[in-house]
Amino acid sequence: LADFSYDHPDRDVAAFKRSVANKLIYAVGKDPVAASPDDWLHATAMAVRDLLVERWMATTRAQYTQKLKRVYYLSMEFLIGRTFTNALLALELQDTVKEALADFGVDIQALAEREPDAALGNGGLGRLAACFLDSMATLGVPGMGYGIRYEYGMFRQRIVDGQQVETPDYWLTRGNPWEFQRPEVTYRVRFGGHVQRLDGKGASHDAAKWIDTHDVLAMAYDTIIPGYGTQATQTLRLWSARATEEIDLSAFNRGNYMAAVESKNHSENVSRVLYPDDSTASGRELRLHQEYFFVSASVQDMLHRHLRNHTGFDTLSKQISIHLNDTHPVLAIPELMRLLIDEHGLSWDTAWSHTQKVFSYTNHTLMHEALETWPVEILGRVLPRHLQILFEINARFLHVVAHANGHDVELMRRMSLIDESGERRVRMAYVAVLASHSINGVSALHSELMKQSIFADFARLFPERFNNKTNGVTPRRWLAQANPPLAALLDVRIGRGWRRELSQLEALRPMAQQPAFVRAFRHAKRENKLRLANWIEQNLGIVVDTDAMFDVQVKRMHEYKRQLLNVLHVITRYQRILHAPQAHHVPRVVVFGGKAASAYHMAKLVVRLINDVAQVVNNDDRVGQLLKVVFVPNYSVSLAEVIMPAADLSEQISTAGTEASGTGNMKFALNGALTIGTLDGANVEMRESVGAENIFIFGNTTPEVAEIRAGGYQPRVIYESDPHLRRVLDSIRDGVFSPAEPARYQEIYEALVNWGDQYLLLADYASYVKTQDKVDALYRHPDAWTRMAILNVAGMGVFSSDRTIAQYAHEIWHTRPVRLG
Ligand code: 26R
Repeated sequence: LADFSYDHPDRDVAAFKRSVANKLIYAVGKDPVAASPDDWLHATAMAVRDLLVERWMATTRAQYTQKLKRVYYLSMEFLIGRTFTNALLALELQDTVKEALADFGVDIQALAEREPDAALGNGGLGRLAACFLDSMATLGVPGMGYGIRYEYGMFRQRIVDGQQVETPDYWLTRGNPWEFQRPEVTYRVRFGGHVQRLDGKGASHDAAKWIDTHDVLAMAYDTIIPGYGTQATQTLRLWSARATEEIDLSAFNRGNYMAAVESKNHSENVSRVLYPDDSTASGRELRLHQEYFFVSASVQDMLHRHLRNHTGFDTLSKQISIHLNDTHPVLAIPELMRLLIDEHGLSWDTAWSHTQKVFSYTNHTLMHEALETWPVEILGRVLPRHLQILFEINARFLHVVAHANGHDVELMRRMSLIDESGERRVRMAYVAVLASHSINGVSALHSELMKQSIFADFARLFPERFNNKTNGVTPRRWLAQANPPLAALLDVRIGRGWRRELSQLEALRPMAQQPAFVRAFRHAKRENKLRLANWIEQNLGIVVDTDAMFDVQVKRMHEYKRQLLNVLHVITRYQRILHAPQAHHVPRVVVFGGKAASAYHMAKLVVRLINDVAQVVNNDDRVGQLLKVVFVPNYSVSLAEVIMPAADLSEQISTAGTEASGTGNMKFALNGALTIGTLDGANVEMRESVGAENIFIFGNTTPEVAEIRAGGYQPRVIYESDPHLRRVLDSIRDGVFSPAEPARYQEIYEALVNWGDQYLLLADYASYVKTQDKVDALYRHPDAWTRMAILNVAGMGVFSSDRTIAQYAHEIWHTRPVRLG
C-alpha cells in the first residue's frame, strides 16, 4: 500500500500545504485568491481524508486475510456531529494543519466551526451509536455501521418569543467532503404487492414468491471512522433512496412534467428526513418504509459479501453478527429469514437456526410510549411476506409455550408477538427477544428492571439470553477534543495514555491532595467557563459571571427527565433572593438546552416556561448576578462540546426507574462537573465509581417510587403541606412569569397538583432543594469543591465506550480484533 502514498504529508507542513492547494484547485475548482472559507474547508477536509483512505484500505484487507468475524451494527440513528477536528485528532495532525492553513492566512478554528453537524439522530441512542463506531475503530473490531443517509437531520431549534420554532436541517447544502458515493453498491428494496405460495414447485416447501411490488433502490454512501492510536478504521455505510425510474416516460410524453417526476420524488422521500420523535412511537407509515428500506439493503449487502467468500450459509453465524440498536431495525429478522428461504432455498428450520445465532439486541428504554408496535393491517399491506413470516415465527413459538406450560392461555396472550387487545399489532421488542441470542440493557439498574417488567415472561423462559452492558462515551471526543485545557493538564501529570486507556485516570486520585494540581485543575475549568460565557454573550446577549456556579441540564426535553423540577428549584432560589436580599446567596448560572419533539405539547410548554422564567429573572435588578437563567437554543453535539466542559454542576434528575442509562451524566463527570442526581440509570454505577461522598444523590429510589404509586400518590397533599413549594407553584399558576397571559402555565400547575404528577416531582422536591443547599455549601469552599471534582474525573475511567465495546465484542459478538502491521 505504501506504493500509493505518492504524497505523504504526515506532519510535513510543506507537503500538507501542497495537498490542500491541489485539492482546492483540482477538486474544488477554485483559485486560492478567490476561495471562500467553505472552499478551504472542503479542500482541507479532502486532503485529510486522503490520509484516512490508506488506513481504511489496509484495515479492510487485513480483515479479509485474517478471516475475521464481522459485526454489523444496525441503527436508525448515528449522531456523529462534526468530523474535521475529530479526524485531525485521530491522525495527530492538529499542529501540522493549523500551521499549513495559517500560511494560507486561514484560521483553523474558524474553519472547523463552519462544518455543519451530521445530526442524523435524536439524542442518547444516536450519540451512543457514534461513540460505539469510534470505539470499534479504535479497538479494531471488524465490521460496519449501517444506517440511513437522511437529507434532513435533526431539526434546527430557534427560540422566538420564548417558544420553540423548528426549521429543517439541510446539512448537505455545501456537499459532504467526508463521504464516498458508491453508485455500484445499489440494492433493490421492495414494498407492497402480494405473496404467491410455491407449494410443490421445486423450491423449498417453506418458500414463497413475493410479486407485483413497488421498488426503491438503496445506494450506499461510505464514511471512514478513524480509530485513535491505531491504523485501524471503521466504516459507516448509509443508504440513500433512489427511484428505479428517473422519470415516468409516459407522463413525460404527454407533456405532464410535474407528474413525470412525482413518482421519483415519492420513492426518494424514503431517506429524506429523520423522525425527530424521541420517546413516542408514532406509527407513521413512512417510518416503517424507512426501517425496512435500510435493513433490507444492509442484509442484502451482508449476504452478497458472504457469498463472495463462501459457497453457502453453513458458517454464516461464525462469519457475521448483526446487532440491533433498539427495535427500529427489527425487520432485519424476517428479512434475513425471507432471503435465506425464498431467495436461497434454505428450509425454515435451517434459516431460523442461523437467524437466532446471528442476531443480538439492545433495549434502550422501558417507557411504554416508546415501545414500537406496528398494526398488522399496515404490515400486511407494506410487507406482506414479512407479516407471514412473523406469523409463522409466532405460531411455532406459541406452540412451544403451550406445550411447556399446559396451555396457559393467559401466558400465551401475554407472550404472543401479536398484541390482540385492540387493533392487532406486532410487538417489535418481542420479535427481537425471540430471535436474538443476546438481549442487553444499558445500565445495571435498567437491565434488572427490563427483566422484571417488559420482558419478565421471556426472562423466565430464556434467562441465559439477558445481560447488561453499561453505556460509555468516547474519551477522544468528550475529553481530548472538547476539553483542551484539561487534556493538556492530564498529559503533563499522568501522560497521554488515557485516550486509549481511560482507567489511567485513577492516577489522579492522590493529586486531589496537591494544592498546585488543585489550582491547575480549577484554572482549566475557568478557561472552559470563559469560553461558554463568551458564547452566551455573543449569541444570546446575556452577561454571566464566571465565578458563579454553572449549573447545567442539557438533554432532550421530556417529562420523565424532569427539567420542570429544575425550574421549580430555580424559582425557589429566585423567591429566596427576593425575600432575603441581604442573605449570602451562592451565585448561579442555570443553563438549559434541549429539543422538544414537534408534537410534544408538554415538553414545548416547559421550553417556554424556562424562557419566560429567564426573561423575568434576568431582568430583575434585585437579583443581579446572583441568578441567571440561560436557555441555549439548538442544543447539538457541537454545542455539547462547548457546554459540558464548562459545567460545575450536572443535573441528572429523572424519576428513578425511567432513564435507561444516560450518557450526558458520564460526559459531565468526565469533564470535572459534580453530579446532582437520582438513583437512576448509570447514576447508580457512577456513585459506586466516584464514591458516594463525591456525588449529590437525592430523591425516591425505584422501589420507593413503586411504593408511592401503589399507595395512591396524592401530590396535592404535598403541595398543601409545603409552603415553599406552594409559593413556587402558585407563582407559575398566577402568571408571575407570563404577565401578558396569566393563564399560560395553568396546565403545568394542574398536571402537578391535580392531575397526578406522573413523574413525582412534588414527591422529590423537598429532597432536591435540600440537596441543592448542600451543593451551595460546598461551592463556598473552592478547594474542597475542586478536590471532589478531581475525584470524579479519577473515577470515570470505567465509563469509556472502549470498555463497553470490549464487553460487547467478547461476550456478545465473539469476535477478535484486526491485527495491523
Ligand atoms: C420513534 C420511536 C420508536 C423512538 C423511541 C425512542 C425513537 C427513539 C427513541 C429514543 C431512545 C430509545 C433513546 O434514545 N434512548 C436512550 O438511549 C440512551 C443510550 O442507551 C440512554 O442513555 C438513555 O437513557 C435512553 O433514554
